[in-house]
Amino acid sequence: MLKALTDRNRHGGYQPLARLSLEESSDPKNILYLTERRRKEWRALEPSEQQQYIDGVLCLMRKPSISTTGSTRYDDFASLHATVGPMTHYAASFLPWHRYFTHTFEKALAEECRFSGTLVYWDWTLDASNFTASPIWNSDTGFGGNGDPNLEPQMPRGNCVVDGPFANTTRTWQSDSNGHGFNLRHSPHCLSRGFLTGEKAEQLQSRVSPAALQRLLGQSSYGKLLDEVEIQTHNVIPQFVRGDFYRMTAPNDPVFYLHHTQVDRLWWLWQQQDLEARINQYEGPKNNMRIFKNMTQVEASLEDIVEMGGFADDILVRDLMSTQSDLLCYSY
Ligand SMILES: [Cu+2]
Repeated sequence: MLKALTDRNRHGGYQPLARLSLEESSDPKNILYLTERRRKEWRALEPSEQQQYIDGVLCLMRKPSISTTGSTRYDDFASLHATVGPMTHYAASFLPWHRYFTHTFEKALAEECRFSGTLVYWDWTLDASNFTASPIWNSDTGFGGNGDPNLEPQMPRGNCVVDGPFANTTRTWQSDSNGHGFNLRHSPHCLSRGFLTGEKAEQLQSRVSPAALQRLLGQSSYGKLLDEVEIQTHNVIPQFVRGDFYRMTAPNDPVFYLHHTQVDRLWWLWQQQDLEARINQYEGPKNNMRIFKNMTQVEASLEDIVEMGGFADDILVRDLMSTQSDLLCYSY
């Protein structure tokens, strides 16, 4: 615990909290920030930690939305991703925006559901030989598996998930877009997946092989990394899982958060290789190149504002470059 406090101070963070001893602080929120926050791979968690994480997510699914009556707090994140998120895909802000988005989700878990752990990642490179066999889909120790093809689909290329902790849970929002435009519909439906199989699935798997990841981490600039991360690597998972995941309402699928924590980790790993230079390296198009394809591209800047649609304060890209800041304070 003392070590964690020292680390926080070195990062310049949490001065008011750092002065509190654990005895003085009865607020569990404060204790959270005083403990070491290292994000782990799903398989590295103890079964009890996995359960706590799942319980936290289920808790948000039971809480009412803070924006739309009749939907849940969990749903808020899918609508946020489909309304504000499209600006940040196929753009430089893809990485910092999702870093802040997942952080906002983690904060909701902690503050609204008393979750005391951290976000967790799914290192899909461990499953590059067979995505379908990943323990992430386990019905007892994971997030449930593929949709049931015998049921009437409630969305294209997706069937209701009928096993695991999120079986037959309802999602309020559905988007027809997968990053090339804005679209959001009120359309209550079951959590849906439709795993891709055959040769196409094998092609996707080859894009997250250890060799592919080596190439990704070997990129020499943020701009090149961005293309590798978002298009070559990140897109693999929605294209494989399909259903809810393959839409701008992808946070409907709880595995979205483990996927994006892994994407964030890849950026972090890339930064760690030359931290001094890369902690402020940021470049690329400011706006979504596929939505605004006829517009002259504006170059992104560290001073660009990162918006969270009122669910969290607007901040600057600059504030999201390091994970070891007052705001974020985590590592992998
Ligand atoms: Cu996204």
